[in-house]
Amino acid sequence: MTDFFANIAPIAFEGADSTNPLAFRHYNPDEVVMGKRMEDHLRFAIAYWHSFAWEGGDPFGGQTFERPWHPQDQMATAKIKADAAFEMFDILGQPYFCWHDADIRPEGDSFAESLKNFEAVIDYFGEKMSSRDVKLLWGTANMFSHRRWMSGASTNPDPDVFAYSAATVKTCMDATLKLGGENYVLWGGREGYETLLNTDMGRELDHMGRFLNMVVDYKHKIGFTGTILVEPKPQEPSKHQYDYDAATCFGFLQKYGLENEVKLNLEQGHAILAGHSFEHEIATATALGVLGSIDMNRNDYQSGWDTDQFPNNVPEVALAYYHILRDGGFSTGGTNFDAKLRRQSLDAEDLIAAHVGGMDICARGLKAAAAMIEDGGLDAALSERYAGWDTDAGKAMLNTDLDTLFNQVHSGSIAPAPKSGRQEILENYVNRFV
Ligand code: XUL
Ligand code: CO
Repeated sequence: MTDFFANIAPIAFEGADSTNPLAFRHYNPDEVVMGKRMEDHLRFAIAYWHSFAWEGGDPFGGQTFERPWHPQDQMATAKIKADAAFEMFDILGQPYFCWHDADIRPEGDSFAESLKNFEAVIDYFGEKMSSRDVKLLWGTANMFSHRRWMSGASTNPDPDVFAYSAATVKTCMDATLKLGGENYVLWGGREGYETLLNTDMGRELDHMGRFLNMVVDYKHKIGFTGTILVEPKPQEPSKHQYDYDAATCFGFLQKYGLENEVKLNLEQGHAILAGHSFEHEIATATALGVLGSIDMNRNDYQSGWDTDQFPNNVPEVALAYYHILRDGGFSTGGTNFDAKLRRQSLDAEDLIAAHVGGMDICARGLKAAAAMIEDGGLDAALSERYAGWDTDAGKAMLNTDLDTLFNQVHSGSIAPAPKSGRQEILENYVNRFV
């Protein structure tokens, strides 16, 4: 037991009228939405890196947080950190958490020593998980912070770093399997370039494709039944990242024969950095059949960098869940709060309140999305807009050729009549629900 969260009781659902800052007003795990418990729809996870490993630094200043588990370079403090993390999970009652290897264990002097530390913490997690309901949504390897990864992991010009990456991912997949994790994530923060002057892009892409195939082969070899997920992001820390956005990732997966093996973990802030909306990324992934999981957060629209703030915009979140629900909802995926406090938010209470607010916003978004689906107004508008394609004449157009269509248009038997796209009417419709 730590006393980091002392005096903070488990968070209860008190309903929309509650003024208690540490109560859920909308997230009611047992409430049934579209035939399923809210908890089972949203599948919330807490990100170990932001909540426990990050120390409050930014590009202009260092640590602002002083936690009982600092400094984080010892096994003893790794255990205190784990104790505090599971105490927070008990307070929030979310069903999942996520980690990178480097978040949870101190780096050793060698690969073998780092692995020994990592395995000890994984066993410690296993003990804690055995007496609780909390599960692992996904594990991942941090292959971007240590200087060895500065020129990339699987895309590094040095083959020894490719090998080191393979060894690292193997250990993280083993640990994910051991803890019963439901997904394994690869986010390639340094899989990209700083300048094309020193980069052989074609070779690096081939190496990344080969690496991902090795990951999928290993998944099958060890009997991991979870989903392998790639997380798109256009840049930061690299000037350009190869996994730029959902569409780019799908093209990559297809080129390397992985489109039926790997799905995507989409993050709100990464969508914004790519010049998209979150629902654009989700709709792209659902259209291509590769939606896996989401990292929920928000970016500051003015700063232009990845601020990883907690979500607080119901209309945005509602449209995201609208596309997720229309795709049938999550299977192995979930809603991971890849979100961190502002560096001035020093207190344990800030960490709890941030997650309470994020969970409530998502619950509101989910309820609004479900109400729109149950009302059916957007689907009806879509059916009406595309109705021409359901007619025999419309269907025939996809099974003919340019000459035939030319003749029909030229003879005047086909003459398009423009119709309203009704955008404002649809926006007003959405506003009734959010
Ligand atoms: C970085 C980011 C990562 C991944 C996991 O922007 O989102 O935390 O989610 O490596
Ligand atoms: Co993320």
